Amino acid sequence: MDKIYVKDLQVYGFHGVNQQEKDLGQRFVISVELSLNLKEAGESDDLNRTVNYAELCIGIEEEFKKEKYNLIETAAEKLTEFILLKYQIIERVKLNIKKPWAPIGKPVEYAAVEIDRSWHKAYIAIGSNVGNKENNLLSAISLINESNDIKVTKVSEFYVTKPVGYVNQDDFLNGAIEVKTLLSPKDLMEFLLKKEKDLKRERIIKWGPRTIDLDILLYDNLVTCDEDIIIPHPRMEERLFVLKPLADIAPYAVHPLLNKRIVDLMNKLVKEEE
Ligand code: PH2
Ligand code: MG
Ligand code: MG
Repeated sequence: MDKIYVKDLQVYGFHGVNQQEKDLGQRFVISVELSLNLKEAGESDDLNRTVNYAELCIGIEEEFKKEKYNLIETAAEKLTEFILLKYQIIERVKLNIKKPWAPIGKPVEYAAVEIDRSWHKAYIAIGSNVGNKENNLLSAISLINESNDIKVTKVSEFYVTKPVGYVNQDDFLNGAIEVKTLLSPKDLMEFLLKKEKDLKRERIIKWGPRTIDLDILLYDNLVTCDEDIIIPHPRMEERLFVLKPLADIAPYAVHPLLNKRIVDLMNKLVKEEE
């Protein structure tokens, strides 16, 4: 991927654990490495198709001075988020904050943090079999889209499906969405759990099966070993109610463990079920 660099931008700021640092401030030194496609800008010679680094520096300085944080870690998180949200063309930001005048009481050149943040592409299964199912799916999608850190980029058709597993319940309405997100898999899962709760709270049916179910299917090409967040979703390849909507929006996406395309997994399953 192409890069834009800004190296050692000096910014006066007020971040630090010590009160004195918040009161008096000190000079910080910020470097960024932006990953983005520069070909269009290079071919058109058009500033609007790239990131104006002069404007970026002004934005970084403004954002950096807005608040007083204890940690340069926090200042770094806020800055990478600011940059990725402001410039949609940027896919990834590596950002380094040095504190050459940190009150350490020892002769060091500087203390610094460096973080690396980027947009990720994830696919999420959505399902409902209680209440107004279509409304539930649509509400979930708009709730998800309200957050800055996650944008819904594709929505599948919705399909009426027979319950799999516990068959003694109402038919489901199932779909799938593609999102672009800054959240880690764990944060994305927690975010989705919270949205499930928000939706259930509005339509309380104590004994009801599920107003809304939101499951992460794929996250980039990631394969996790973590038992709390299993990605790709286990058994997704056995479920037509997952593969059919997913094939609407990502037919050629590759399941990173099975090394097969979604459309091929779906066709295989359809044949087996015939
Ligand atoms: N979800 C389940 C169990 N069974 N069956 C259908 N048809 N659709 C679902 O979304 C579904 C299911 C557990 O999440
Ligand atoms: Mg589920
Ligand atoms: Mg679930």
